[in-house]
Amino acid sequence: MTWSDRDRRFMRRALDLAARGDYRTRPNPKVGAVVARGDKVLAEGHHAVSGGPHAEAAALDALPPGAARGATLYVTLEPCGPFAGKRTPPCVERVLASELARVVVAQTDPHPEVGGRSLERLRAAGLRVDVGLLEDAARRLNGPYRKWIKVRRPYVTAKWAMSLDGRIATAEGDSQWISCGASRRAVHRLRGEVDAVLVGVGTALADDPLLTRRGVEGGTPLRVVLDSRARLPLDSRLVRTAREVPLLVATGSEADPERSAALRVAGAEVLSCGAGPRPDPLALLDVLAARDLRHALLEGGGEVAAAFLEADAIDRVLCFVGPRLIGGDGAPGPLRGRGFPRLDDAPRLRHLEARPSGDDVLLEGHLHVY
Ligand code: AOF
Ligand code: ZN
Repeated sequence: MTWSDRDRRFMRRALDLAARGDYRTRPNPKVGAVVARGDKVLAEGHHAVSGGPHAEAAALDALPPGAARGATLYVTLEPCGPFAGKRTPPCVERVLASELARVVVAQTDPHPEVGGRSLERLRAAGLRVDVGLLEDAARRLNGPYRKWIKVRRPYVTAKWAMSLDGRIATAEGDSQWISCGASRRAVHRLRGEVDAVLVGVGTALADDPLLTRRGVEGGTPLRVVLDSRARLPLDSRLVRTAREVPLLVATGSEADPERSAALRVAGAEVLSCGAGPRPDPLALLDVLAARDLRHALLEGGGEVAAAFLEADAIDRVLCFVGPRLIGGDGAPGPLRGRGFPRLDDAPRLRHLEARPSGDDVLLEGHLHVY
């Protein structure tokens, strides 16, 4: 399939509309739609709230009856069909009733009850259907949705803030703040969109973080500390707030039972994850999956990030680069562990993108696209 510049432009626009979806779309996909005739946009829409109108419906709702006859619909996800448990009317019927002539779709819906069936139905009704325009970008936008359907494990975003020379703290341990206020607000928005926030006990000891979402709207993610030996102090802010905001301490097999018991009495949940002395990333992700948690945010430190990377359990990296030079052999980087001895084995990110974030630059790259 060769796409025209016009096709590309309208699908790019539909993707930008889809990206307007925020935490309220969870756990549904982010979807955008454009209705166009020739060069002219007739209507636009995106999915804003889970259980609310789908993108296609939002766009078509904006038009008077009959206005879309013979026009083209650009949509970032295959329109849905009827299936059990659906909360909104099937978009495929809506598309047919609108008498559109052509539908351009970025990606088929991996949902087992959709999976290409809507496209067949539209073709059978005589519409021209073209699939695959900007497909990779559309898939990347819905990593958590697609991974959940395909793998049944939470999607993992690893996030860190570092100086321009790749340090996440000074040699003395000073790290507040490397990224600017706008970037830190973006992290709170991200916390409001994910289902769990994960840190290592080293970070919990060094920063005494709360790991809650603050100052922006959103959900309340489960707070998880990877803590092999259950060392998290009872007077840490995490434990002191454990009765208000859920806290899971993921330990290894050799955690001191008395310390675990004390954490439980304080209101935390303590679980040994995997058979080894350290909590196993994949075992922990399975624990989260069993609770229907579909997107986990790794917030540091370097040991935890390295453990997840070595387990090939990081899907996406968000790296805030602050305009500072720290230096020093003792100043840590975002990844510790053993590292990869050979460059050929070191994971390569796909689709590395940079955009401004206040005074910082935000780098986003993908290790897996589902
Ligand atoms: C959305 N927004 O724009 C599109 C979706 O529970 P329902 O009725 O909202 O249906 C959710 C399913 O609809 C979802 O899993 C996906 O297969 C399909 N498409 N969903 O939330 C949209 N186009
Ligand atoms: Zn729909």
